[in-house]
Amino acid sequence: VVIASTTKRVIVGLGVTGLSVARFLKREGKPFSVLDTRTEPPELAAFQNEFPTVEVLTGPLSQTSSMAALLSADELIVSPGIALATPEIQQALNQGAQAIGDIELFARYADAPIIAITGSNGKSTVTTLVGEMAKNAGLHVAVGGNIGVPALNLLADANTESPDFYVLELSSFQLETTEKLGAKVVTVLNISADHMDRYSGLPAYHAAKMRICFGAERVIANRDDPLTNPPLAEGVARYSFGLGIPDRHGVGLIEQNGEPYLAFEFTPLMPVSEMAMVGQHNVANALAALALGHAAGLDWPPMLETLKTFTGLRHRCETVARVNNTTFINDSKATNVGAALAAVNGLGNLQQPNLVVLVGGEGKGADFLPLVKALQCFAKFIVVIGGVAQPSQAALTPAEKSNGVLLQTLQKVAYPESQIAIAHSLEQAVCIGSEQAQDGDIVLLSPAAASFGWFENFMIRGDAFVDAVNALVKNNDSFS
Ligand code: UMA
Ligand code: ADP
Repeated sequence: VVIASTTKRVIVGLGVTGLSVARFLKREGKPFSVLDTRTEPPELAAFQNEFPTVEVLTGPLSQTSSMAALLSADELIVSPGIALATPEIQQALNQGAQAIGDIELFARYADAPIIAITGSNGKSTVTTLVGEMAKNAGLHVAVGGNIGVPALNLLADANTESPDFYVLELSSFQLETTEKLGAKVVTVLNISADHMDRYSGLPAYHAAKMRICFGAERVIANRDDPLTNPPLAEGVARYSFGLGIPDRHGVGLIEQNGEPYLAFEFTPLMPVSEMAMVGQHNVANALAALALGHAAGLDWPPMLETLKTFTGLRHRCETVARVNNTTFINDSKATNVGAALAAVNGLGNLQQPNLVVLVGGEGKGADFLPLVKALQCFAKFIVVIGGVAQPSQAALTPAEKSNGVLLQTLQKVAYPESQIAIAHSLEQAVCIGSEQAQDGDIVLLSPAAASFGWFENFMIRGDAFVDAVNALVKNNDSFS
C-alpha cells in the first residue's frame, strides 16, 4: 500500500534560498507551494522555467490566497530574509504549522561532517579560509550558506560524490529556523550589534547565534569575547582562539624572537608577519580558522601554508589605489558598526588623525556611538553617504533616517561640523575624500551600514567606489 504524503509544505520567499528549497523538495518527491511578498521575486523566472505547473503567490501575505495557503500549511520553509515575527506567519504558527529553514533541511540530509561558522563579523573570511585550508590538505570540501551558495545546493545527488566536509557560513536569520544543526565543529566568532531592526535587542540576536551549538560535537569560543562562550552539555569538546597567550586546546599569540607568532598551546607555529592578510582583526580570523581546522582534524602545515598566500576577500579592507600618497581602501562589506570599528581602529593613527571616512547607509537600528567615538580619535574628515533628507521631505527612506541618527550622534560628541560633508553620490564622496586627504592619509569606505537606498548590495557599492577611485587615478595621470 502506498500512503501518499499529506504534509502541506509552503516555501516562503523566492530568492536563491527559496529556489534551492524547491529543487530539493522536488528531488525528494515532496509537493509544495510558494509565496513571496514581492511582486517580482528575484528567482521567479528561473522557478517558472523549472516548475511551470506550480503557482507562485506573490504580493502581501495578508491577501486572501496567500493567507489561505499559510493557514492550511503543516510546514513553512521560511527564507532568511523573512522574519518569523511577521504577523501572517505568526498566525499560521498559531494554527499549528511548523516553521523551519533551509539549513534545518540541510542538516537533516547532510551526508558529511559540517564545520559551521557564525558571528557578527569575519564569517565570510573565516569560512573561505577554512575551505582553502581543507583543500590545501587534499580534502574535498563544499563551502556555502550565507556566503552566497544556498546550503541545499551543496548536497550531493546521484551524480556527485559526498565531500569530506561541508563548511557553512550561517547568519542569525538562518539559525533562527534551525532546530538542531548537529555539526562536527562550530564557532561564534564574535558578537556585536547587527540587524537590530529585526531583533528586540542584543539578547535576542545573541540567542539566535548561539543556536549554532545545538547538537555540536566540538565548540570553539573566542577568548576575547565572553559572549561567544556557550554553556555546553557534558561530552562536548571545547576549544578556543584569541589574541592573547593560548590556553589548553587553544590557539593564540606567543612572543618569540621579539615578534608575535601564531601558536597552539605552548607551541609557536608561524610568525604573524608571514601572513598575507593584514590587520589585527584578520589575525583573529586566522586564529579562528586554525582552531576550526585543528578541531576538524586538519594538520598544521597545509593550514599555515594557506595563511601565507590568502590575501583576504574583496570589499574587506581592500587597498584599491595610492594617488598622490593617499591610500584608498574599500571596506564596503562593513555593513555594521562592529566591522567599521575594526577598520577604523586598525587603520587609524593614534598620534594624528589620518582617516577620511565615507560612512552611512541603512544602519538597521544600530547605535553609532562606539564608532563615532573612534572617529573622534582617528578621522580628520567624515563624508556621509547614502542620503540625508531635505527638511521639506515628508517620507524618509531607512537610509535617510539612519544617516539622521548618525549626524545626531556626531553632534552629541561635538565632532566639528566643518569636518563633515554630505555627499549626493559615491563619486562625489570620493572626490570630497580625496580633496580632504593629505600626504600619507587614507580615504576609507567603511559605511557601518547596509547599502540599500543607493545600491543593491555591498558588492555594487564597493565596485562603485573602486570605479570612482580609478576615475580619479586616470584624471590624475592625465594632469601629471
Ligand atoms: N524578501 C521579501 N519578501 C519575501 C522574501 C524576501 O521582501 O517574501 C526580501 C528580504 O527581506 C530580503 C531579500 O528579500 O531583503 C532577500 O531575502 P531572501 O530570504 O529571499 O534571501 P536570499 O536571496 O535567499 O539570500 C539568502 C541570504 N539573504 C538574507 O539573509 C537576507 C543571503 O545572505 C545568502 O547568501 C543566501 O540566502 C544563501 O544562503 C545575504 C545577506 O545579506 C548575503 N545576509 C545577511 C548578512 O550577511 O548580514 C544575513
Ligand atoms: P561577515 O561575513 O561576517 O560579514 P566578512 O569576513 O565578510 O564577515 O567581513 C565583514 C566586515 O567585517 C569587513 O568590513 C571586515 O573588514 C570586518 N571584519 C572581518 N573580520 C572581523 C573581525 N574578526 N572583527 C571585526 N570586524 C571584522
